[in-house]
Amino acid sequence: MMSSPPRLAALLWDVDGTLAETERDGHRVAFNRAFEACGLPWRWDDRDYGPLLHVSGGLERLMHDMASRADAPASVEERAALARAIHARKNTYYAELVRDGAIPLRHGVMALMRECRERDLIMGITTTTSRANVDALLTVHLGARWRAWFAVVVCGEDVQRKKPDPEVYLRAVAALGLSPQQALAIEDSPDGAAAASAAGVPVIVARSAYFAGAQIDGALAVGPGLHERRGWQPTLRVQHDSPEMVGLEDLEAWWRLKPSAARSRVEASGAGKDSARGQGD
Ligand code: XBP
Ligand code: MG
Repeated sequence: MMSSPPRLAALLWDVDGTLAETERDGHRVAFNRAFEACGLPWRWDDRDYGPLLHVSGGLERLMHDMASRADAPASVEERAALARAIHARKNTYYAELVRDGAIPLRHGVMALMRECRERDLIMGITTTTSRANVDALLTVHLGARWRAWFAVVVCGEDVQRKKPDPEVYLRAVAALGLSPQQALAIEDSPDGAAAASAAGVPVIVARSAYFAGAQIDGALAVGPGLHERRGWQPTLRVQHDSPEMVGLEDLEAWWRLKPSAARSRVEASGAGKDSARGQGD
């Protein structure tokens, strides 16, 4: 008797940059409001913020940036206390921005989530940001019962080490009782892809604004977004004039390419190699 091929068992969603352009339109803007509210002249414009994203975690990013500012407190303790105060304010402003409708979901995200629910595919959240920030974003977009959409939600406060460390992914698959290979992650950044890969979770990357040209290693597929079939590597069938989105069938097809065969396909096809100029590099 022939055994049926293994099926994808769970889709794990990154949050910042993947569900929405939260970094560009949310965290960065909210940090700037917090700097201002704290009477500080510091501002992060688009050009400054992209490179800072190589530091995972808003608080850690701020501490990193303060270390090179002449007008930041000299002692590490004072810097840490100021960073915590700014970061807390940032999160308040972030939640306000979300509630004011300033941060829409990226195109194609809702359609794919709905498809997963229709097809009973388990979904999870695997993010560096806090549960409060996830709650703010998903309450606005999925409603107060958003938690029921996901079988597991692993956030920044649930891990010892943030991405690119694999911990968030290892915790998610363990909580689901799956092996890493049974799941598929959707990420937007090199560090996110690295975290999933290091956990053994196959990953696709829908590049976000700051990583449009970044080198991405170890992904099964890399493309411009879930709304757009053009521009993905490996390529997707595109019908002329058709605005089709990336769907679950596409994800399953990529997932079946796992693990190393797919990686070499992406690398051989040049995806992610086209530019090493990524702002997050
Ligand atoms: C990306 C991050 C986060 C956000 C800010 O997370 O690095 O730190 O920049 O959130 P993701 P906090 O894994 O979802 O891409 O200020 O809460 O850290
Ligand atoms: Mg991300």
